[in-house]
Amino acid sequence: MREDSHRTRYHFQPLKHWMNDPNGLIQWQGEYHLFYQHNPGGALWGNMHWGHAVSKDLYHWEHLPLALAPTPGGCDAMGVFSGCAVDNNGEPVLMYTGIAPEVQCIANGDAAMRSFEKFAGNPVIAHPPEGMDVTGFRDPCVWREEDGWRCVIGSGIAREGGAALLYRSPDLREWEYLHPLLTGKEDKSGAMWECPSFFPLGGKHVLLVSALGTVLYFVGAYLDGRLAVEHAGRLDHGPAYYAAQTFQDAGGRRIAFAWLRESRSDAAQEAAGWSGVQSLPRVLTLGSDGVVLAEPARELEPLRKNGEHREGVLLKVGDELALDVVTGRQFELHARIEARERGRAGFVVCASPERAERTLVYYDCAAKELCIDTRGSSLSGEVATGLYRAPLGMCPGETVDLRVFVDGSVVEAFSGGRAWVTARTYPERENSVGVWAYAEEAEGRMKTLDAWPLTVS
Ligand code: DQQ
Repeated sequence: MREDSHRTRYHFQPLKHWMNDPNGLIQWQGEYHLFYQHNPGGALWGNMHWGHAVSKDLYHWEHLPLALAPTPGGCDAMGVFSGCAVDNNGEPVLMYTGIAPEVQCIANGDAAMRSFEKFAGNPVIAHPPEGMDVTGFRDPCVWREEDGWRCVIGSGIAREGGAALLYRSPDLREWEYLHPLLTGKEDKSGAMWECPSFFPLGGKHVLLVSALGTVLYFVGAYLDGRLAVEHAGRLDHGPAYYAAQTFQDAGGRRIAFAWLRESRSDAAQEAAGWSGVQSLPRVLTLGSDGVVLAEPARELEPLRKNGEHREGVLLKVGDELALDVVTGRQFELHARIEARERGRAGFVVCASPERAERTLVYYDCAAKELCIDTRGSSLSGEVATGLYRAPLGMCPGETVDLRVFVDGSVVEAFSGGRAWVTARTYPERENSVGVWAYAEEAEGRMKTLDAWPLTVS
């Protein structure tokens, strides 16, 4: 059988079938645990279970048996939706949403975190706050404070906007509703906030929510159970990145994974037999201007093999500097580009020899944007494509640090930790593996240029 070149090797995927949100992220006894929304019966969304995998380095994953399945006749009979994992004095506890209706449930894990038993008293939160007309009520995010547990649940107040509802508990079983941690306006941040993740970062607190098809963040001061927002933004400007969840590892890093959605039809996903990828693990920090910054976890670096390094590369309009060291669809590129008044400079990736298929990743000097253009990426009629742009605002003379990761059908690009764009690309032709540096409209200067094949052994 021909290998499926759209599958990934250093981004996590189950062996087959559907995957969406990362769930229950935690480091436990030295292992990273990644649970995920999973349909074990097919390549489309439905029949939600929690899949489970572990890793020692965030890139090599061992697949484990399903962690949670719907219980017939139980309050999660229609599906085990998203949630989190916490350490309850040495015992792992998962908290998740059962449907329908949406209620919150817990399950206890064994000491090694390999098997899970649902609490007989589920649901632990049986309904939304009394009198509140909500647009949804799911995806608990739990943390511990000095006087007990706190939880925010993703929600929305009808006709007003998204809401993260704050609860308190002494024991993870009895929960008391307090008030919203934060609410939004429907026209600005959507009617319903899915998958909240709330955590301290750089002396402030950050709330991530998924809404309007993307991951929004709010940064501010956490006082008396409310977030006073000082800065807001988007974690990623591409079409793929959604349902981000974070955890803190033993080294104190705040690490985010997110679901990378497909950009092809249901029929194409069914034909492939799989759908959904996890993003690179991104380590979050807070910039001095309140922007949430993200860098790939450094554990990725040992995957680089026999790279190519150049300095002082001058690209005339129309030049194509082939990066032959990269031969397959797993690689990393890094260019330090001099920003000019005009012109575009960057990379063509996943290109067929006659250019019938190609994906562009570049810095647009005039628009001051980091861009991924998938409009010419595939001859398949089953693929949605677009031009995706992240504002970067670098001025002429400044250096744009452009980093690109390609893994099968995934393209993740970012600059300076602050502008991320993630998209999917599905070239039809097996020889759509060309990679080169290029410039358009005006000559481009790359102070340095690196390319590495990435190999997961
Ligand atoms: N996916 C889950 C929900 C969540 C949504 C269901 C976000 O819990 O709100 O698969 O992608």
